Amino acid sequence: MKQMNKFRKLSVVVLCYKSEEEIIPFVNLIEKILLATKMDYEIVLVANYFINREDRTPAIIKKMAIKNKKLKPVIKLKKGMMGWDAISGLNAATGDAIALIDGDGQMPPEDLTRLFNILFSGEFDFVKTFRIKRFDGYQRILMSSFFNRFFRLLFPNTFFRDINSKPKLFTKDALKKMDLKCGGWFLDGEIMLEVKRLDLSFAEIPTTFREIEWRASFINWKAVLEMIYSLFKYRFIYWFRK
Ligand SMILES: Nc1nc2c(ncn2[C@@H]2O[C@H](COP(=O)(O)OP(=O)(O)OP(=O)(O)O)[C@@H](O)[C@H]2O)c(=O)[nH]1
Ligand SMILES: [Mg+2]
Repeated sequence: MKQMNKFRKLSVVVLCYKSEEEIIPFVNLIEKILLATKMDYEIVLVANYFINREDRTPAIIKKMAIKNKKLKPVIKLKKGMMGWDAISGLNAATGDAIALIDGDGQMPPEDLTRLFNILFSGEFDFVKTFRIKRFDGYQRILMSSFFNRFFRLLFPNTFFRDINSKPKLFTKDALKKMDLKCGGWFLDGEIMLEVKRLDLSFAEIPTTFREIEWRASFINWKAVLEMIYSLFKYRFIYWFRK
């Protein structure tokens, strides 16, 4: 059954940091998925950069965007990590439904179709995946399980399965209501806390998470410590955030 939905334009925000040439086939695949919806769309490519750090991504994205008007580049001097890039991309997105996905190829872009279909039902403000199979190693699985348990311990009335999984998909209105500020690695946590604070209706669908074959993992214990520190900080903040 073809449904009429209130969404006219779709945005996909891709975090391209350090993806370099790998980003080209990834973006092509996302565009194919968006074309199949027969709806208007844009792909926001976030290629923010640190000064003095070798990264061909901004130049590659610039070139891609000249050839294809559906691509919207966001290329700024970085003032933060993943969260900062994500917020800068989400702010640039103009769609009625806005998806956020990593550009390192770990997340199957096919999930976007499934997420869009659920959002189009009109029942939810926010939809995300949760990972039932992960191929990025036991260490990461362990860290992730630790983080999620800890999150639930500090925020016992949250029922999310897998905080950090993406793609995450928002309605424009839901995203507008959210007060996202985290420029670090806790942004996914902050998004989920906003879903709870604003009492948004949400759904989670299962997915698999791939191993990165073309580069070593960026995540180290420093990032993990930052996330644990942020958990406590945000516990404190959310006692007062109304
Ligand atoms: N490491 C890192 N990633 C960033 C930064 N800004 C944006 N990103 C993007 O954030 C996304 C998630 O970061 P990842 O390092 O892949 O995090 P992860 O998938 O949990 O861990 P690994 O893939 O194992 O490194 C990637 O698509 C990056 O391109 C940044 O400053 N540092
Ligand atoms: Mg990754």
